[in-house]
Amino acid sequence: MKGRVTKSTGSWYDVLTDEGVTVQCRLKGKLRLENRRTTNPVVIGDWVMVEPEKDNSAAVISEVLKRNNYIIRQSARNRTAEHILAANIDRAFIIATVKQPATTTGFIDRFLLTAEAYHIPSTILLNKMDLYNEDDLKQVEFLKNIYSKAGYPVELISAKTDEHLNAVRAIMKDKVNLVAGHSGVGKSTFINKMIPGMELKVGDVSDYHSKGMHTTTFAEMFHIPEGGFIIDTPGIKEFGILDLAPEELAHYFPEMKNRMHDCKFNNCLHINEPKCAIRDAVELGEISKSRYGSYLAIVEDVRNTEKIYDKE
Ligand SMILES: Nc1nc2c(ncn2[C@@H]2O[C@H](COP(=O)(O)OP(=O)(O)OP(=O)(O)O)[C@@H](O)[C@H]2O)c(=O)[nH]1
Ligand SMILES: [Mg+2]
Ligand SMILES: [Zn+2]
Repeated sequence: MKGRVTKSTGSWYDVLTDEGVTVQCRLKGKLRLENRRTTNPVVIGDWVMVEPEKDNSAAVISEVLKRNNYIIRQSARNRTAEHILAANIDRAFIIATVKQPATTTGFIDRFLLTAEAYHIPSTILLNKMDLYNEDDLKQVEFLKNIYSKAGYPVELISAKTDEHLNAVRAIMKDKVNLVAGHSGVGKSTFINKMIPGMELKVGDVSDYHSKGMHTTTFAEMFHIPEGGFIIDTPGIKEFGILDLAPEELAHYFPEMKNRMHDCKFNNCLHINEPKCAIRDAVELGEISKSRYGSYLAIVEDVRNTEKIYDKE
């Protein structure tokens, strides 16, 4: 039987079969050993084959079908381990907030780069619009400009007051949508609004300050009644970049990718090389300083990670 993994607790998996039934499965022993580098061999969104165990006591996942794509991040604790957030995603939504908690451009840019590297289109949702004062709204405008200019759709929403949620509903229809972001930005609140009757646990306002409380602890995929799926994920603190070479990075900044063929040197890293089309575009304001700054920081990060691997 073929099905899609909708929930994983680490030892049990919910699989939604082609017949529309959810089956609780364990993992066949050999699958656990196959890919030791990732912390999780089977992930939300995986298409899998399910078979009954020999003694019929339970169902097991016997095979993971080839992934279309997946989104991966470095484990925060162990920099050489990787954690796959989910697989077979049509669109990633990064929820960002200006305060309670604040999301940095560095975090957004790392997320976007990872999604680009795995060919997953992204949308940025700036949430908690109901909360913002004049200064905060300036920051919202600042972010909206940066990311629109870079070529990303940006929606200003409030999961609390429903502001602009219909527009997002239309984008999500019939697709597999991943929702990610820091703890406390409102991922679960947002999904509760997108899917009628959904009652995901959300963080308590009273004892919740600027840092999230990590209310959601497992990723889970939910069916949208009008068609499609939404994947709720636990809050992410930082987003490490994995397995990318410095020369590759500019390919995953759409606004750089479009211009880099105009650099004088075809191995230009856009740092201090002469006649660099990227640096020219930054000077002219065509590429935002913020995005370029993230690019430089990520190049530096990737070089440092390479050094860690070299030492092993
Ligand atoms: N004012 C306001 N509060 C919001 C909005 N969206 C979410 N919140 C509040 O923000 C807090 C955190 O919301 P959650 O939905 O639990 O956030 P989360 O992103 O799922 O957090 P984790 O599960 O910890 O990753 C809750 O107290 C929500 O009520 C919004 O649009 N406006
Ligand atoms: Mg949550
Ligand atoms: Zn260049």
